[in-house]
Amino acid sequence: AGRGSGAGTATAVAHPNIALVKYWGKRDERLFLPRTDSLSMTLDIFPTTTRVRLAPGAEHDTLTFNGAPATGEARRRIAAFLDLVRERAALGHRAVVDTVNTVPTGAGLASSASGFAALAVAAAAAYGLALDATALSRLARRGSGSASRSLFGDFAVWHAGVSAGTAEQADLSSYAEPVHAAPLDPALVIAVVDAGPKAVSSREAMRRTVGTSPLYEPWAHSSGADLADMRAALGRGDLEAVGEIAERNALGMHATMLAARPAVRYMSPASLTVLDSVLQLRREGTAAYATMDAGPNVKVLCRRADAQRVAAAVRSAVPGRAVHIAGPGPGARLLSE
Ligand code: 2P0
Repeated sequence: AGRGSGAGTATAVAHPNIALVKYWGKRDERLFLPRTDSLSMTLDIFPTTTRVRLAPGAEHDTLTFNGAPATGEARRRIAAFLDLVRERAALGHRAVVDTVNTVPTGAGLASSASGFAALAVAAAAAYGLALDATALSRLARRGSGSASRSLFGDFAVWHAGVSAGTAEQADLSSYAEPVHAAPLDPALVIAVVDAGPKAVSSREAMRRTVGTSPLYEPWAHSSGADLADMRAALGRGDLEAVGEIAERNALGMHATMLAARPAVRYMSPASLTVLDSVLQLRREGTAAYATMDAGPNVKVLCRRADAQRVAAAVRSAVPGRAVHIAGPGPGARLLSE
């Protein structure tokens, strides 16, 4: 099936992204509209490949994940996303969706960004929707907010969109697009400190933080300044500044959660040990900066030339944990059948 041909089968691949200015908090849960703009780097490791095949006459969607039937919340979210695509395409056929995710099982790394980016691209093509990159980013957003950014390679900014006006105007204005960066040669060293499932989902943690944390509004406000500073730092290829802004934005986000009632704490003792090793690397003159998401894993931004050394320092700080090195990766794309 070709792009938008409506021939009924399409396969797409997408990579995860790590936010350097975080998305934390929704203003509309149904439409996945965020409170703030965010900015991320798409990775070149751990792709998700998703094949969507229309099944005319079938009564249900058939969904598999790494060869096993999708169940529970994952199943519900994928089926709801397909309903959205069916509504847009005015085509009610159920689908067979096969997803292969290369994130090592139990790595504790989120896969909803690559998963819904790949699903948006494949489903749009299979259902015959001819959507441009902006429209695909908006569509992916409805599966998972961070998926809007995985449509694009390298660095992407996701606009929160307009708050005044109708829901439709808000929906139309909230999408991601590429961000220009001067040559930076960055790497992200990913320390998998704890492979267990997360204690609190990001959806619930965001809701609780926005609803109860006295630190949320100050962080959301300062995050706007972080975004402007981040764009400028990327524009001049200043890796130290990019890292400093990313680290302060992420630690601030975790502070908002610690002040929520009840508190949401994703950092574990091993996370703090890695954060200490990052400080030690900086004391020794290596540009290394930490960021963390809705879990205990720590991602360390550094120069590509320093990545092996940074990875070694992290490994010796938390022996026995998996450590991965990622560079900037490609945007989501359709594979030819
Ligand atoms: C981010 N995170 O910007 C932030 C930082 C985690 C911490 O996006 O509810 O799976 O599906 O929109 O995108 C993880 O949350 O949440 C996330 P939903 P999502 O990457």
